Amino acid sequence: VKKRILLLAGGQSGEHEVSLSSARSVLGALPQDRFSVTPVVISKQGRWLPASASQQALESGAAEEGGELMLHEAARAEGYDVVFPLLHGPMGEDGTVQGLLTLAGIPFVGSGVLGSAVCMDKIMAKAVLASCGVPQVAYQLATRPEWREEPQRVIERATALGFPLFVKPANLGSSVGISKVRAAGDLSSALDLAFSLDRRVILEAMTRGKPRELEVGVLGNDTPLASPVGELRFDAEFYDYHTKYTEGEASMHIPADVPREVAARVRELAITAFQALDCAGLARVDFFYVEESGELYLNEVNTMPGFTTTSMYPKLWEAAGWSYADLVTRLVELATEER
Ligand code: ADP
Ligand code: MG
Ligand code: MG
Ligand code: K
Repeated sequence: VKKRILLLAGGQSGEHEVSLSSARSVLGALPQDRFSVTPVVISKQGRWLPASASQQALESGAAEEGGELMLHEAARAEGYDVVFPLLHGPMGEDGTVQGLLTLAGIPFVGSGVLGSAVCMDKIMAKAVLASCGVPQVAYQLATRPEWREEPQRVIERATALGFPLFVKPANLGSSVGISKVRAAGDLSSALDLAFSLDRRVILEAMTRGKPRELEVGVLGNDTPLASPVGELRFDAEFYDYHTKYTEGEASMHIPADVPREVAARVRELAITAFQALDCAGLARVDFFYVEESGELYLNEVNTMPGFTTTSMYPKLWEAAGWSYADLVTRLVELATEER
């Protein structure tokens, strides 16, 4: 019998369109003799669209509005064997949808509530990883009430990290709201921007010099595997939104041209992080590598990485011999595996 899969895509975050192109890739790749896939698109306003409107949104590439708070027939264990929440960012990758599916009793692809929520919050994730000795850049937390009431304290804490430093909303992705701050005079506007997007903001020391950016895929549940290591190269000062989503601005190199010990350490740290953060199914773990000094830092764990046929995560597994269809099939299996 065919496995019935509900593919959730779109969503409220800045990565709505990216999610829809990932969904188109999954729909195109899943073997039709083994799976019947129903796409449900979540609009930018967070409403679930019925079948025809979902199909339309997949074709047009975005859904601004329409739909219902949630489609009851979609979130019912009787209707589907597995849900694939192919959603990025807040209200999708952060444990909210995972909580709904857990309540509904439907197995789903990827991390559960805890892993999703902790990986979405850069400060929580750093705290957990620090407790198991994973190397990371120096960082500080600042909250919106603190920025309102005692801005000077926030400025002092940031300044102590040295310049340049990074200011980031704690719970976003795609580099949205992130600033590289070169001097004290630019700090205030960077903090205003980050706090306009999140109550929690992370202040991060920059690596010494522009780092090389290495990424590795993790696949599995309790005994996960690590993929070969990939590298992203680009000319921009950092991997900002424009560089991420403009064709030709960045290139992928798999395997990364790094010493064998570095690649081994990246893969080992990725598995450590995946387990410490209670991830499941899949994650893409991103690192900074400073070649001159040999420093290696874990940057972040993404529990629902970009998933088009040309995205880093599927490409990393392709280098390990997994076709895109094999990979999706494996993820669906992992969703129903007992843990
Ligand atoms: P997102 O979740 O939005 O991808 P990241 O934390 O990965 O946010 O930051 C986006 C990019 O900003 C990174 O890929 C890197 O290019 C740059 N960056 C972020 N933090 C640092 C840092 N501490 N040192 C150097 N570069 C950084
Ligand atoms: Mg991220
Ligand atoms: Mg990132
Ligand atoms: K993340």
